[in-house]
Amino acid sequence: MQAAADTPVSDPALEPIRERVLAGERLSIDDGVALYRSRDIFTIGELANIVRERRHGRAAYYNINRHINYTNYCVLRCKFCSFYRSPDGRTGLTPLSNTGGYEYSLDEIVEIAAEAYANRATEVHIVGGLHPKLPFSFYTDVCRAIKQRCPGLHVKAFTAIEIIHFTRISKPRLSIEEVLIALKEAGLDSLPGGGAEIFDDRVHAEAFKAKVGEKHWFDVHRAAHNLGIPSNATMLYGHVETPEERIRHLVKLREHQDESLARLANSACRIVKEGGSETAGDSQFAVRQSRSAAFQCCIPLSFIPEGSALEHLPGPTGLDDLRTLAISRLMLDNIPHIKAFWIMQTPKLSQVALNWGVDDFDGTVVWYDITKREGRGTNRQELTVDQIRRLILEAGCVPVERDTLYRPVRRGGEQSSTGRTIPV
Ligand code: V47
Repeated sequence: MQAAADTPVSDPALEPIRERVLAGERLSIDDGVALYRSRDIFTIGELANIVRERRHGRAAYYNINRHINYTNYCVLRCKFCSFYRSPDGRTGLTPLSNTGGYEYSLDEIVEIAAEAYANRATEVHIVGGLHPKLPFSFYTDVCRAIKQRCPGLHVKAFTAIEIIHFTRISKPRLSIEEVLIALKEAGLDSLPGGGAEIFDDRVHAEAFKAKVGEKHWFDVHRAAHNLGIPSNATMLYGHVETPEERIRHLVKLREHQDESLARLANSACRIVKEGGSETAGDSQFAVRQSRSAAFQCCIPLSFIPEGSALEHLPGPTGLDDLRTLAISRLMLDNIPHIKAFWIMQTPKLSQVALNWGVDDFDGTVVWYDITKREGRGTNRQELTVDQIRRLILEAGCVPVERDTLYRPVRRGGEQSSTGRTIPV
């Protein structure tokens, strides 16, 4: 879907927005709401694609990863969630889905990570419920043991909600920063974007009342960025929130990213000055060495109602998915990547979205317990590299295997960008 700058839009309300996008200007909350109100889905997609191509050309990223959801026991009972099992057996879930609490042992987690590593994975993505009994040392042990067994594997683990939980269970009680430092020292490399849902008090009270709110979520990501730990951000859409609330959520992410990027630029300058050299190569090195970080990508997550206490809701339609991914690309002018998580948007719609603002497909996943779109039975949910590349190629994009930090991974016995030699 190549956008020609002089194509007339069929919804006149989008004309000023189109001009702003072409001029590279930031969109306002009103612009975002107008995009949601418009039925002109093709123009929205076309504009998002302009922004996507400006940043990434035709590249579409994927990674070889393994998601590990280490437990579904959770002290919370969020209405949108069908994953949690209450330690006391009481849930708001439908009877069919309210079966089978589980937790993996340390050895089981390390075994899964080692198997993934042997199968060429560059990342494990580890998140779970807020377990009532596991001590904080369990989580540092997980990071340490994975790094010992799989030194080149990137550990992306624990949502902001889990990090806050760790501050509460640690003895003596640790601050957010202390928890992150302990995890980083043990081997944590980055934070995933989960747990953000919708940053709004009304929605919070209606759908995930007991969960910590936006202040804590941002406190964790701010602390992570200050410590040089990169992270992602999510938005869970299609439940009880309005389009305006979605746009405000995106703008809050954008404002936070402005702050993180400003700190990143400052700390890079400081390092260059201290090093006394300002050649282009050295300043790139300084950015890599800098102790600050920022959001790498935003993942709009399509709500799956089945089995949750909000099962009566219809969930987003395909057009709502496409529109939301495209609008996220248009509103988030300072977050490099927009990911369609194919587990939630489906592989087919994620493929279409590659021409609607999305540049990242997530990865092979293999096993995913938090949500499942179709059918019951096993939670094995895997796409092979060949399947992902085929979807990307057919969308007219160029498949690029990336590591978690979006560096291209070169295979065929060559050195990868992480320094690890990766077998073919
Ligand atoms: O935090 C829970 C959401 C998130 C449902 O950082 C649901 O790269 C839809 O954050 N329907 C976990 N969504 C997943 C997540 C994620 C996924 C892929 C990549 C990355 C990344 C992060 O899933 C939870 C919650 O917001 N969720 N229940 C549901 N019924």
